[in-house]
Amino acid sequence: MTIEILQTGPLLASCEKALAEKYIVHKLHEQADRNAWLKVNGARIRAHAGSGVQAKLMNALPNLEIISSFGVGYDNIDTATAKAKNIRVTNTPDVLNDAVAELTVGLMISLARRIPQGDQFVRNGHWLNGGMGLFSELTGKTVGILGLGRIGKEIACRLQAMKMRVVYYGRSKQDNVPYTFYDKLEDMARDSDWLVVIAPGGKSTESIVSRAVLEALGPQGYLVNVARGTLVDEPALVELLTNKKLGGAALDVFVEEPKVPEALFALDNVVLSPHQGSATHQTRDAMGALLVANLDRHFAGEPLISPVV
Ligand code: NAP
Ligand code: 8YV
Repeated sequence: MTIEILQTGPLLASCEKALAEKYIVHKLHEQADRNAWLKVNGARIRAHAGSGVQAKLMNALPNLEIISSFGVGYDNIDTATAKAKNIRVTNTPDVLNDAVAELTVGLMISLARRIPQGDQFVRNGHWLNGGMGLFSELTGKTVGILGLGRIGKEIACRLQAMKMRVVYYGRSKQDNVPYTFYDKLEDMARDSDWLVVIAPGGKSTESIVSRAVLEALGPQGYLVNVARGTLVDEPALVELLTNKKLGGAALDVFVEEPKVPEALFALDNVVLSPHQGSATHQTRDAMGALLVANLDRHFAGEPLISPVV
């Protein structure tokens, strides 16, 4: 098959292998002069494999037909420009729901029971001098979920099974869910012990977890962000955590990944994770397979599996 496609960053090995078996794959990130390469070769590129495509790249690929991204979030793709240029965009939903939900629960238990600190406490020999102290449980507490979607629902059912009271906030109330709906995020934060953030990134959710929401969650409240860093007012988060006006935070995502505000490193009421939500062999293989399947569907003239544009 002589279809030429472009990567602009490395992908999972199994995904790259599958792509190379079917397509002529060019890796822009390995080119010394990327602009020069695009000028010479850009017109031959019909697809982009992977996330993070902005208008400038689309303009350099005049025959681009589809962007098959790796991940369910597509806030790092200029979908408006893609739509205007009739470029299809696909993502990788559902295959990662359980992995992200499991990490979320793990981060919550780690924060509530200070599991990372306990490990260091033992390793550093401090137990020889006495116990580590008492912390808190999830059972019986109220968790507010911002974004009761595919992943949010998997988080909700796990936390309900752990005897938490689940409530949620979104743009609209959902039928057939056994959880109380809040139409104001600040009210939900005020009534919750935990706030789990799992809504999409992008302009519509930028800093939706504002200073006011964080203050409503309060000094006994815990924030969990497994969505995108941009949903939270990060400077306010750091300040409130430092001043003990927010009880704690478990964070898998940050505004300027992989840079993380260093003030967080000194806080023992914070658990930090390097954007690991979908980072399991099983899930990442499934995401890669879905990326390839969407390309195959497109070039076979068949309906896409998971289109977003
Ligand atoms: P989804 O099924 O589309 O669910 C998104 C939820 O967010 C929906 O319930 C939606 O409810 C709500 N929502 C959307 N826009 C909103 C807004 N402006 N204000 C309030 N609520 C809003 O998406 P998903 O598959 O669960 O994935 C969610 C996000 O998780 C992804 O976009 C990605 O950013 C993130 N994620 C992170 C990781 C990680 O590694 N940490 C991995 C996978 C995904 P309404 O329509 O009722 O508002
Ligand atoms: C990333 C994610 O895609 O799916 C998403 O939206 O945030 C993650 O699964 C993954 O970290 C690959 O970079």
